[in-house]
Amino acid sequence: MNDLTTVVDTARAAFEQAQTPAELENSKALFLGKSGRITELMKGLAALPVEEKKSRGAAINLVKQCVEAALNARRQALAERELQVQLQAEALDVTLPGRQRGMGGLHPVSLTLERIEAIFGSMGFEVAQGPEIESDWFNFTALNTPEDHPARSMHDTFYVEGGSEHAPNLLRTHTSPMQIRHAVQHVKKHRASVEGTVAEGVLFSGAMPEIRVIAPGRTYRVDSDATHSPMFHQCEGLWVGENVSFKDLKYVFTDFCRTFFENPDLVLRFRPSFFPFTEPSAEIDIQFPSGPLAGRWLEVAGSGQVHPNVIRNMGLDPERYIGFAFGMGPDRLTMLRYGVNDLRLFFDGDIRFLSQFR
Ligand code: 2NL
Repeated sequence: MNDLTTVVDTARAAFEQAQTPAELENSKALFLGKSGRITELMKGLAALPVEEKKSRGAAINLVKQCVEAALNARRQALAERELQVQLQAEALDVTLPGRQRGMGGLHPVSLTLERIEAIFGSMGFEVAQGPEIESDWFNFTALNTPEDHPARSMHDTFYVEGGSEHAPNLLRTHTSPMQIRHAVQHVKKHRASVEGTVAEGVLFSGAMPEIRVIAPGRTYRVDSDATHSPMFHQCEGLWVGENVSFKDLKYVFTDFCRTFFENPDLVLRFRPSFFPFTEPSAEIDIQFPSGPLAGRWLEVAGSGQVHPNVIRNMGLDPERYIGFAFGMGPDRLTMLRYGVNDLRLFFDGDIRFLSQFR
């Protein structure tokens, strides 16, 4: 009997050894196969006397059952393990966020332009947009800029092929030309409605609705470092009427800055300056009463009373019409509002930087 118990133990040990179903089937053959241990034991029965045959036969059968039970147990264990391995390999973390289409968002400078448009819009200003390739007339001459002004040099302005007095030949250096275009159209449209035909070369001195417009957009200058980009944004503003004064400029621009920076205690300073297109002219500085920039005067815009020559180039009589204009840099306003210290970050297109402003 001893040899029979050993068979069961040996079989159990062999099955435990098997690490895969294939190995297990090989081990099975050693015990239950055609020339396996148990088959050999069965064959041995033939040589025994009848009485012994019976009891030994029953014992061998019991051994066979034990071995088969051990085999099935191991089969199940291995199958279970295989399933676990497979489940783990195909593991799915249902708590992960789903894959979504990116929402996208506006560029920080576009956010600033939208703010500027909304604030001036609430004060009755229209928004004028137009060509980035301009003529020398609209960009310089109409704005009272003398022929020998340094801004007109190849050194400061990008010129393109061709060009005549009224043909496009340069990348605009400010958006003021768009304001001239807008003003000329405004005057023409009004004159056509009241005069029928518009007399060429005669300045308009009748009554007319006011011109109130801002011109946001891209502008270009030959300049490139940490605070200057060859392409930069500008937003100009223009208010022309019969009674528009410097006081109105101060009120409008102060209101704009306080709304834009969400700070009703912001202080403004109008510092005398010079521009060919305005007289008198002023540089506008702002000062934050608190925060990281507190106490420093920060230049945010140029401004002034529109020069009579520029009023004339709009088709208006400067004896009747007067107004103010200003020009500011939305890139710089964006830097001040968000505390960004390098202008180039806005134009590098790095999504890690840009996505912070959505
Ligand atoms: C600056 C200077 C300024 C203007 C822009 C302007 C436009 C018209 C007529 C007269 Cl149509 N003036 N624009 C006036 C004064 C200053 O900008 O430093 N900008 C960043």
